[in-house]
Amino acid sequence: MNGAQSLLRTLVAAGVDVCFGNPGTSEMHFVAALDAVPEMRAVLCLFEGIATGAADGYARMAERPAATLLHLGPGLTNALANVHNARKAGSAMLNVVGEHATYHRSKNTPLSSDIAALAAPLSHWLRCSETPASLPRDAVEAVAAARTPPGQIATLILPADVSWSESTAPAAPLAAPARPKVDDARVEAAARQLEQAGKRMLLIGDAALRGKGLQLAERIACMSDARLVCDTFTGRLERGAGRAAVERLPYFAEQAAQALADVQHLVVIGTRVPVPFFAYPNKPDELLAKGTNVTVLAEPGEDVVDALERLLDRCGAQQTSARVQPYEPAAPSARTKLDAKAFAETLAALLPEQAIVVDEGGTEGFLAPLLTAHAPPHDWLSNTGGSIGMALPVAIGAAIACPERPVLCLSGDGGAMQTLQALWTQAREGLRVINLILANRSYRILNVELERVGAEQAGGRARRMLRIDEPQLDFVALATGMGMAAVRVDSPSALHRELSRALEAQGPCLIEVAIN
Ligand SMILES: Cc1ncc(C[n+]2csc(CCOP(=O)(O)OP(=O)(O)O)c2C)c(N)n1
Repeated sequence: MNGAQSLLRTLVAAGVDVCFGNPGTSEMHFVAALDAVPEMRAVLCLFEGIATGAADGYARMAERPAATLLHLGPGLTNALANVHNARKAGSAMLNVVGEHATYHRSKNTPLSSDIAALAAPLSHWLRCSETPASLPRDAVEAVAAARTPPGQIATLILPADVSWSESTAPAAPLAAPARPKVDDARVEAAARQLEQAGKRMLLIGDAALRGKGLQLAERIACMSDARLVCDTFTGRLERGAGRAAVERLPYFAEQAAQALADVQHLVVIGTRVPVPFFAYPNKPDELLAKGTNVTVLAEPGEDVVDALERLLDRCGAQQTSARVQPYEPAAPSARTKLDAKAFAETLAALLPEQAIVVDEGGTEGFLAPLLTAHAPPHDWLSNTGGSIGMALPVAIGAAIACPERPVLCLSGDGGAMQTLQALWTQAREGLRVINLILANRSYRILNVELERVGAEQAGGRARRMLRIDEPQLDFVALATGMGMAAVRVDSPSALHRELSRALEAQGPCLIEVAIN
């Protein structure tokens, strides 16, 4: 068995059985080994940022890592923006980066680079496997590192000769590290905070956004009369009918500060103290009001559910049941203009149970979370790292992790163009993804930001950098050119009709939502 075969068998045994990649010469033995190890599902992506975005979406839904296969330094650097987003989401990911043979590395070839230096800033765990004998052990350590809660980025550099040489048997999986429990002092401090008079808020993230964690958080919020709030952008939030109502912090700093203005007691659970997304000239750079008392119950990656259980016990709230959102069917949009409101209303009317919504809808999608709060239960995956071009790739991974669930991928036209080749992989793999491209022909948010940063002198040359209307992007042609069924709609009724149709069909498709 060569190194590549042993690596693949080791990964499969450790529960990593999907690999998103874009290989090159140095990865040929890894590719060849796929036939010997059919348990590994290999998914070809036509740009490395799609591979890492897909691995992010997979991890968010499957709650275990996928592998990526990247071609030396350039493949890795192409991949990094979506590694950044995944890191901010707390997603597990194992990046296998091919490298020249050990004896060839020093030869300063066209493709040689310092891969470790390129990978280090975004990797929680990083190692070059130097011998075929060490490869299986390195691989299980990489998987365990990736599975460290809430999820980490592990990078395994794989020299070509380590891949092709005779190796040892696959290594047995290692247990993933457990979430550390928070100490009693933090539970006590949070309980005391919630006993104080004044406005209270629970700010939740990580495992408090789902399942038991969310129920516990809601019960504590209910019993202590606290608002239950999450960050603007979360990796995965369970929401809709039957789930707790969670307020979302607004994106713009002024609005977020306003939402937090009267909070006297803030308990932070599985996330961090909120800060503005950007700084602006002559504007405050804080979100919390001066007098807000803050207690951190659990950091991301700590045992959030256990901490919530203990807090609930300490508060004596065991009898309190969680309040959940009622199901409220939404009527089709009555608007004639296809704008952000009509889009959100249509989505709310049609969102099916168990849908996975990937949200990089930008300015035209901003009402969608608000208006779908009472839709059937669904999961919401946001862009956690602010690097656009995550939605179409993340949808690939989410659909592969949950093939029985429909994925609705909301993307601005600007964001979609960053990683558009993801459509090809969606089509090739026959994934159940509906891509809703919110085509406003503009980098609209940046027009807003241009005003907000106070760049008053901006003129036509500046505005031209924020328009994407000439030449007009034809998403129907672009999608069909990649083998995907596509249609353009320019009215709410047409959107309603085409989205209904798309939900009936099982295959992937694209709807260009021509915003007017
Ligand atoms: C990788 C990366 N490059 C550039 C940006 C800056 N940026 C933020 S939003 C945006 C445009 C988004 O346009 P679109 O997706 O069409 O949404 P809209 O603002 O029009 O609603 C850009 C270029 C970014 N966030 N990430």
